[in-house]
Amino acid sequence: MMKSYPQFAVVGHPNKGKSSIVSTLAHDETVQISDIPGTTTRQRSFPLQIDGEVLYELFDTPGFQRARAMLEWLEREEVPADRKAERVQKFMYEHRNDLRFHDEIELLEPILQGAGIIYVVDGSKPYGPEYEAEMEILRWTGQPSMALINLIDDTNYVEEWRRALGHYFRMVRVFNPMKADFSQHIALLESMAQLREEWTVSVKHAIGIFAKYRLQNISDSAQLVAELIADSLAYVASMQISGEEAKPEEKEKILETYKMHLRKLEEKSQQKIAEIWKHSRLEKRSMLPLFSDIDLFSKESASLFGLGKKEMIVTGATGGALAGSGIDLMLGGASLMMGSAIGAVIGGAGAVFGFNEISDLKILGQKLGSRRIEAGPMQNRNFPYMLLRRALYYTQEIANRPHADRSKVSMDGEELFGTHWIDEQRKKRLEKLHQLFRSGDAIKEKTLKEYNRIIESILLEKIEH
Ligand SMILES: Nc1nc2c(ncn2[C@@H]2O[C@H](COP(=O)(O)OP(=O)(O)OP(=O)(O)O)[C@@H](O)[C@H]2O)c(=O)[nH]1
Ligand SMILES: [Mg+2]
Repeated sequence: MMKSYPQFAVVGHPNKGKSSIVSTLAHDETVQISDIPGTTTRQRSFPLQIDGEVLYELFDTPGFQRARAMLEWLEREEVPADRKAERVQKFMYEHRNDLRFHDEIELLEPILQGAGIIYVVDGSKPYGPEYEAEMEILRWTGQPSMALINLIDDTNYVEEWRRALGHYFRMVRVFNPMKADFSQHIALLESMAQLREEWTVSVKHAIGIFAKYRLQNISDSAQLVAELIADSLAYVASMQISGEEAKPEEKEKILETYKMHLRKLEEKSQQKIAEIWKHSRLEKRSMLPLFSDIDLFSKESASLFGLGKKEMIVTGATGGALAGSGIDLMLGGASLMMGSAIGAVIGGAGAVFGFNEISDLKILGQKLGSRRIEAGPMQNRNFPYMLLRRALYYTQEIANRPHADRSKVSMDGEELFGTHWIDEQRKKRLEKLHQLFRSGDAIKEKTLKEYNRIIESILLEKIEH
């Protein structure tokens, strides 16, 4: 029975990337993919659903196993073209309990029920006549079809594949499910729309919905990023202390609490962003920790800061500048980054990067003797930019990642994000808002919204839509 939305069965030889293509086109990270041939053993439907509406449906299928034997059976009788599909039906009926043809029956079923055919080959392996029986069988079904050349490895036999496939398919496209970006996805959908006349309208509709959905995702991600920055800047850790002064272990402990919380905020934000883009099962991210005992004089630490020399906000703030009321001590020491050391890395003579103002420890006295110690809000002026750049980079990586790509998100490419990721004008606006976030006052909805808008405008430049 024909559904109101288009259906496509992705078929081919075992281990050619069929499931990968289904995963990427259906935006579904649950599709089973592996390098063991024969991973997919049953046909399974993966509808692409957005806001409750099915836009199209893909069928993942097992690969052909005994195409030649099946074709031999089909050809045993003279059949006119208009009866060929019927003959395929008959084969399936007669072999429904024959395990030798289990995979052929599984993969042909959705096709005989009206799904268009997407035949997948690996263009990094040479063409061979063993594929001809498969393509011949597909022709027997009489269903509209196209071929996709997937390049699994670096070798390239695309031209010979094109020549061969051209005999069997009207449309032949190259598509890499591990690398496909948004526009390649859309281009493929446009080809798929041509398979059947009545699908043109629904696939065009799907493309429209898709574009809107992407904008919505960008906007939702921007909001999460804005909240992350605001919450991180405003955070204050607080702890009761036993005596008049904070003991070294108490200082150590509150700093640990403080750092841990900021790390958690970033991690949660990344998880939520992954969920927005339907990538929630991705392996734990291999991120650079924000606060750790890194070697300040290594190249990595410079990229950790994520700021070019010119972009760094150089503050001259030293202990004196902050020795105001309530501030009992400045932070420093081995676990944090010392201003002078950073200055040395950056090479600006006398420039104090300001990591010694990473957070102030305040001792709050109370009349009845119980005293508290507080760390935060974050005073370091470069910190929010570092955090922001990482969050933007992460969002861009997730948004552009095809669902067949299950590898870890690595922050290693972060430096590729460039040093010019933010212009002066935006930076000025952000700077004002950062000041408000760290002021200790409750964060106002309006402030957050303004921040959100700036983030969204940056993401719209970074993410194809
Ligand atoms: N590098 C790279 N690897 C790919 C690509 N497409 C598929 N692979 C890999 O090839 C292997 C097979 O991919 P699947 O999508 O499981 O292939 P399949 O055709 O569904 O395999 P069966 O279900 O066993 O028939 C997996 O290890 C994939 O990660 C690609 O475009 N590039
Ligand atoms: Mg598979």
